[in-house]
Amino acid sequence: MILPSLEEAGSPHWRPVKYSLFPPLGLATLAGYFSSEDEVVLQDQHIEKLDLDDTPDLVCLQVYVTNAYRAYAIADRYRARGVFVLMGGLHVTALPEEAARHADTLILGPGEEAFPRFIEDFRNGHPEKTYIARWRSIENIPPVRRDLIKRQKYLVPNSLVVSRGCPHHCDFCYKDAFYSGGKSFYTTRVDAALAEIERLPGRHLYFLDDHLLGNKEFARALFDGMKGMRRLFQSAATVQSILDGDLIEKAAEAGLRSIFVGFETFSPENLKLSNKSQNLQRNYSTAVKRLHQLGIMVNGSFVFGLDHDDADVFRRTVDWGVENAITTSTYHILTPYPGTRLFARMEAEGRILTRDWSRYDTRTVVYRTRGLTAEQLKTGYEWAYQEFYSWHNILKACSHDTTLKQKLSHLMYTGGWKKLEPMWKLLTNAGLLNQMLPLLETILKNTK
Ligand code: B12
Ligand code: SF4
Repeated sequence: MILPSLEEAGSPHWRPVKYSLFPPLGLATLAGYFSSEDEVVLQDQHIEKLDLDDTPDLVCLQVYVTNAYRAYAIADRYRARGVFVLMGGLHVTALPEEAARHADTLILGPGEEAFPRFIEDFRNGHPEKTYIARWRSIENIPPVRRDLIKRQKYLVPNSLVVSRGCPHHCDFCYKDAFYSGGKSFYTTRVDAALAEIERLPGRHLYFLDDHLLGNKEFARALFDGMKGMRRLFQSAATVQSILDGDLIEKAAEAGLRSIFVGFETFSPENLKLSNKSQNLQRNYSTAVKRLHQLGIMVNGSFVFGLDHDDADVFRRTVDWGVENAITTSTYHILTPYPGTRLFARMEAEGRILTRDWSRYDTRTVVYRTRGLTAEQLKTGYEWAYQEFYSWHNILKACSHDTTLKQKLSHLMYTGGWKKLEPMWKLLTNAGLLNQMLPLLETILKNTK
């Protein structure tokens, strides 16, 4: 089972710490369906040099948009030697005809039902060309094969997902394309989620769910169950779910210390255009204040290049982040992933400039812009990163935190993430990234 790297190793954009954060959870999940007699090897190109000279019975490749060409090249190499190649993942689901040229079998959509069906057919010698999930559920699935994960090489080996998808339908998101034709948001059982958490060593957890608070009832029971487990965790949720009710308090009591929030844009026109109505008329600053009061650090995600953006959007977004003591900001150039409604609209308008998927990395302008020129968008995006992560602005943002502990945690988290590249490089080269986890835990413990 192979996860080809999302970025070319050695490219100027290769950041050792970013690409060695999380193990390949999707593949480790599917590995649970092999039998105990099967010999399974999980290779992750982000943390190791791939061994492609073996001749296994089966190669399973996970394909995202930016690793598609690397995945295809690996597949071609194996198939030239007669090795059977199965492909799955988001990009395969979006563009099955393209992927089919490089694979013996494709699985479209989530793998939990289709993958075991394929395995059975494969064993019996008559695998089909394409499998599409007949039903979707992550209840009663086998445990993630964490024994296949090289924990020492990741900063955050304890990543987990207790749901799939999200209840919303933003036009630029991968979600509706991947889950088309069936339910697009579902969770595991609370007792199964708690059992998985129990199995994970140490204190730190990172929920990679798109929206951990998306099902209120589930989230409430999960957080109740986690109380007293002494966990420290990070996850993602929407502005709306942070402002509504008391779920976020429950999350904080259960150990939530840092959250990824898709603010995306301040413009109501842009939100409407993107079908992101759940962010409309929400006071972003109030949401951030609430999080800070609970000792939860904020990773704000913002998109540049929506049709109603103007040249001042970069300055406004950076200033807001600094004024509101946002811990880390993730900026993206709007990217119409194939399969999304955004891609379909842009294509109908003749605005798609390239189909070189390796450039769909959210830092390249791949479509004809409106409101801003492509040059303005690219330079504004780069400027925003440099400006937000300048020492001057990091210190200014920390100065807006309330307590000394918060200021220090903020400084260490942001500085550690963006200013210690040589140290991360040394640690990843030595395969010792996980040694820094206690420091991350210390920072997360001190956010109140
Ligand atoms: C963790 C993560 C990362 C990690 C690394 C990924 C890793 N080690 O797996 C890091 C931080 C490096 C990362 C970086 C980026 N990421 Co990212 N990331 C994620 C995230 C949050 C979780 C992935 C995950 O583990 N999911 C949980 C598992 C269980 O799901 P899964 O992997 O999809 O696997 C299931 C199915 O896909 C299927 N399946 C998967 N593989 C296979 C293989 C076979 C053979 C079969 C049969 C089935 C199958 O079955 C699995 C079980 O259901 C996703 C969001 C998401 N919800 O998936 C975004 C996501 C994958 N990232 C995305 C993007 C765009 C990026 C970046 C380009 C963005 C950026 N600006 O930083 C960069 C990459 C930079 C570059 N140059 O390319 C997009 C991908 C869009 C696309 N169409 O491919 C996503 C979907 C986010 C989004 N909402 O847009 N990312
Ligand atoms: S809220 Fe986030 S995960 Fe959900 S559809 Fe919108 S962008 Fe996708």
